[in-house]
Amino acid sequence: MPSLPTASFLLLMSALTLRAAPANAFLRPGLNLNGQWRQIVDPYDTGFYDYRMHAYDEAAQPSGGFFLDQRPLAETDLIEYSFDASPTLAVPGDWNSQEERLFYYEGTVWYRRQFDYTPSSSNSRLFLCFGAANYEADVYLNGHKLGHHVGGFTPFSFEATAVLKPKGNSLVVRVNNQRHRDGVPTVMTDWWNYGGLTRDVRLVEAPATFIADNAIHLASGTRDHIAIRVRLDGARPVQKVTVTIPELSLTAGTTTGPDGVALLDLAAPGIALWSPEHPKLYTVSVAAETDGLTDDIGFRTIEVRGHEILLNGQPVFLRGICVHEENPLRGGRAYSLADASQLLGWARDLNCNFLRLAHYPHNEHMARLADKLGLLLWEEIPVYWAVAWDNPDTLANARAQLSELIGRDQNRASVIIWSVANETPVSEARTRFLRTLIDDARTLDGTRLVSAAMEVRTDPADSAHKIVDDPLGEFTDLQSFNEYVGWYDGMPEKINRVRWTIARDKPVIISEFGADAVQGMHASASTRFSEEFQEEVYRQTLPMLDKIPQFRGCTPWILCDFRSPRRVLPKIQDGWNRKGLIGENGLKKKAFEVLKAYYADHLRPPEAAAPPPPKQP
Ligand code: GCB
Repeated sequence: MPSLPTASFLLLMSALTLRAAPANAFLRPGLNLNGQWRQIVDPYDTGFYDYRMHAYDEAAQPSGGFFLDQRPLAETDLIEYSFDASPTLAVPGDWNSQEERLFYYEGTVWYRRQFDYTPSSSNSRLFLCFGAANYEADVYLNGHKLGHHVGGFTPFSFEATAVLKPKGNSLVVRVNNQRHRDGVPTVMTDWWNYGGLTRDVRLVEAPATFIADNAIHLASGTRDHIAIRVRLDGARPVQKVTVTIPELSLTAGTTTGPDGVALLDLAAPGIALWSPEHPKLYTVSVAAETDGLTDDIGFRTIEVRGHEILLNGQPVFLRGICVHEENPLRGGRAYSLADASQLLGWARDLNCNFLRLAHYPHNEHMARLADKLGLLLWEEIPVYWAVAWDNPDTLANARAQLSELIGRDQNRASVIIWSVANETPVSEARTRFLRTLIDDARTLDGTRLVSAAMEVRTDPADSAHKIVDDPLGEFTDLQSFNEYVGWYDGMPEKINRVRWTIARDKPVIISEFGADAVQGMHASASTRFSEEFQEEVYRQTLPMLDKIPQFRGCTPWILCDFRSPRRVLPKIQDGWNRKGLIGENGLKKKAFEVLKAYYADHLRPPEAAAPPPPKQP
């Protein structure tokens, strides 16, 4: 029975995972720590470094540092900060959109939250779990450092069992959103660098030995067998594990090995497959002797054969749209279920069955809601433009972000594609870097497609001849590329002259095209930034793409206008990238209707005959 990879998976996980954390952290019992947190804006990092630039938290006996909050003080001590007297910021939430003085701020903000918590059992293990903190976070509880995390868009947890008290805990987090040349992303992006504790924070209570990982999907090559991998963390790695799907009256059991790992195969005849038309989720329970998890999970297959993308064995056309994790009406990071409902609702209104969550992992609500609504997702890590390809730390950082994303969303049926990069310049070092990420994605999760948004080359002899031959395309499942003919590359009249040479015979997904338009600005179709110009680009581009024989979908750029410091044109951009089909006021532009009508014509799968189902093992 083909199943989930084990040896290579475990080897990679031990190389990538720095610490144990309970799976499904945000569904577990504990204490919600969202709310108003005290904040100190610290542009010189005075609370972190002394005047010789030595980090206080690296000293054997730290003498300063804001994390020492609540230490006993002598009357004569000189203390030059006070959380108690400081203002507050809402968590979750970026700081930029909460206070005008922080709009452009890139640096350190200290957060503090006090809480009481009595665990339900003296054996429990306690974890502080963060949905995300952009970009770096140092976490301290009661003056003890719990850990450091890099990467602004993925979840992380630190164990707090040894330092948590029933009363009067002081949780201090230093969040720093400075950009770094060697970071992921690097210093140059086209989105706002929102800083802060941008997602939920929770104290999680887990048993002494808990489920640290559970992967549940159809076994590869089948549509009626479920493969399950469970990994326990703690002093009792060997336990009986039972998996049940009550609605199907299915139960299977096994025992974990000394490494805490168990693999199960569950025959599931008659299981209804998940699809956009029928987003069926089953309640699945995984019970070990000391821990148990219940989740709603959909089962589907996704694969590529020739020019086709096959969902449950049937050709699918991806009617997509790109989206940033931003609520345009509020002008800040999206983080809540309500934000996710708004963005996914707009996408459904556009007749989409697919979204590209650009250019970094979005919050978990997006994938969970997409599961319920029947929307397919492309998820991505922020390896964007020109990161430091030769720096091993940059690669390690990107690999960690990818594994944290896959660990979080591996059971979401909606997610069909892991994307490892966007518009990266071709070089050997680049391709080596991205191949490592592609290999990781396949090892961590062999059940999804892997891609990257690549670039197009122009034939020096003919500017309308576009060539897609990035060597990376050999290693991805799709040929996905961004193209801007009619906006960065000529005027809209050029679009219908374009001809394509696409080197590889794989399904083509156009991961971006588009044009800027100010909502409500009306002029001729040749006036840049008018709604009519953008509409014309869409009108011309869609039939042009239809002529590409292996064209199997697109995600135009982008659902909503979004903030970008690169967009400085007064009265037109004012700090916003205007390529949205919806303006910052929530109103639709004319091009929205063009794409919506095009997708209405593509509601049925392509005419191509469905290939025979894969051989049963
Ligand atoms: C791109 C990038 C995207 C930008 C967009 C633009 O190619 O992938 O992040 O925002 O173009 O508007 O220029």
